[in-house]
Amino acid sequence: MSLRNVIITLIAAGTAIGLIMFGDLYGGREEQTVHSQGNVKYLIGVSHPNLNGPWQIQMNKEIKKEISHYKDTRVIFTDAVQNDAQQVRDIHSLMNYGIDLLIVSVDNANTLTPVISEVYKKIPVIVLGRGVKGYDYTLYIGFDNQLNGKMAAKEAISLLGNKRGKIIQVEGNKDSLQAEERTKGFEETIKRESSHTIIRTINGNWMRDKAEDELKLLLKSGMAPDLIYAQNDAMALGAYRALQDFKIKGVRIIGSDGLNEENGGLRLVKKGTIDATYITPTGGIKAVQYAMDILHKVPGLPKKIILRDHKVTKNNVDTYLRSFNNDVTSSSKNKHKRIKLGFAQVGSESEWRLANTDSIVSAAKKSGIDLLLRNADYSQKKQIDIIRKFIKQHVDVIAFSPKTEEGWEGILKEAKEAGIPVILSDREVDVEDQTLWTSFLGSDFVEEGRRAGKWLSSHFHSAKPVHIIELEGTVNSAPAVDRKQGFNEIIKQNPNFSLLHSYAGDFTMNKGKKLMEKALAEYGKEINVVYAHNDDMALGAIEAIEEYGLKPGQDIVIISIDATKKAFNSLSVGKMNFTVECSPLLGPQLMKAVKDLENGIEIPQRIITSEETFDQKQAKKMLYQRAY
Ligand code: GYE
Repeated sequence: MSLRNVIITLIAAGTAIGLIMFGDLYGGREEQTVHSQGNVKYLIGVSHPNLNGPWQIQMNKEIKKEISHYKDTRVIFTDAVQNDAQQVRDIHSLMNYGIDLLIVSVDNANTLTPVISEVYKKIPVIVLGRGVKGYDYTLYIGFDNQLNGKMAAKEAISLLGNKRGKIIQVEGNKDSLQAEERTKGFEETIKRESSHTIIRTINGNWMRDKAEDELKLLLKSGMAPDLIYAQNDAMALGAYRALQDFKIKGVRIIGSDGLNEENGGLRLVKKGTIDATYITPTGGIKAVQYAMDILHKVPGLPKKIILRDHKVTKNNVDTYLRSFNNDVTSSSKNKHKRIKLGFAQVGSESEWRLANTDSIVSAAKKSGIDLLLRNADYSQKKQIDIIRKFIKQHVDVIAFSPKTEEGWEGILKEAKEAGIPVILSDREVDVEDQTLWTSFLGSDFVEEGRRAGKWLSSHFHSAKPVHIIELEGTVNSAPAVDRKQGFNEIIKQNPNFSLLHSYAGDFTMNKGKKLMEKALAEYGKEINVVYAHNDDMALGAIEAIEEYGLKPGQDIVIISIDATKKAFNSLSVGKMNFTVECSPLLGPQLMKAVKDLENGIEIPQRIITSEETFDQKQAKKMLYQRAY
């Protein structure tokens, strides 16, 4: 019998002995869920960095509770007890048990990223809560830690008022991306938006006692903070205890996690121990739900799920306590009423957009959702009018693809006042109040730009200068702004690369051709590369290059984004060199989000789609499989 079957048998037989034995071998602590007998189809491994922290314990509870709904699945937990090397060993041992999928919560991204990349080559990996570097995983579920730090800074500024405050920051594990990003968000916002000073940053390693001890040393040295920002509630409580020890009163304290348990953030705010906390969902339940979708090979799953965190202060803590204590699950409004979704499509400017519209229409039909889809013909004013009409029609949910990032506060406030949630599809908006929209569903455009730049760097090795023309998408649109940023981030690292000129396009083939004609007239054979923000403009550029008498894909390298079928045709015949996928097939995920919303289930703040890249060889092989 294989080791995997031994494990499954031991679990099914309800004995923990076998696993504790294994646990002894590896030094970590392990436990397993015991279910009734039954045919076990899947074995999931869950690797925790440390099951001492309250947030991690909550995550574990959620995973256990959710996994109990799946009778054909078993799960093995490991706890590295805050030892990074041990967590690597734990992951190896889980692999030796023959697990089908790994859920891993990461503290030290530097130590864990390599082993997770290795595992990802063999089985699906869900990274939960705290991130790893790069994209070597199937799905990341967490929240926006930089935004968490930014929100804490804004609360600190509000609590300190006009006086120049002295702040002590208590960080989590110094090697964790989560701590790094929270610190970045907090420090940048304090510096940019206030005259307060962060007089010291100490490391509490997520633990209450360590935070207490470190802070006592500072207070003993005579340091007198006006506010303490701790990156979790456990360390915030440690700070409180240190202040109490020195009989120091009036210092404001901000934490994060917002758990509803003894010494959890909700209770600490209720008691007035700390001034604010942020409910940061652990993602344990979603991790199990998506794990089962992955194991059942459900198509179109996202790459990243960013959960929304919520600020809790004395003004709203009772609301959250009531909702937790009533254990309100999903308060579905009316299960039988068909949902009405208003979608303000930005236009029909590209092949990508046509495929996007098709995906939304077909997914709505399959989901039994009444779709009102109106086309704004690439006019922001029309889009706003269409959304205003949806509000008058009392649709249940509004979704739209904002043409540009600016100018949406007004209409979004109208939707919010009407109590209609808004989902951003494929493009984001730039508004101060993040509660004006419920969720963003789309791609990581900055990463798309980086991928284009990275391929270019791998393609050009010689020290010869490489002159680049950039055909940008619509000015101030999220894809154009971010793809430019990501691409520049990479090419500026190579002294041989130079950007001859960037032309503002609008994602259309016609504009791509006209801009390329202009570039050829100005630079001619000096041009070595064209970087187009989408395939349609790249295809227009290819026509212009051929009419100019040069060979696209040979005389001039063509790289682009979207990965449409027409681009695959050009790649296959050597007229294009590389394209980065940006999936338009958002319909199924959009309808899932709409249904969850209507069933009272909180949907993630950001749902980032999973995408690949394609060179000529790959495109030739996959041409006939392209869905769009
Ligand atoms: O790349 C382009 C479309 O918003 C991601 O808009 C979308 C972009 C896409 O016109 O082809």
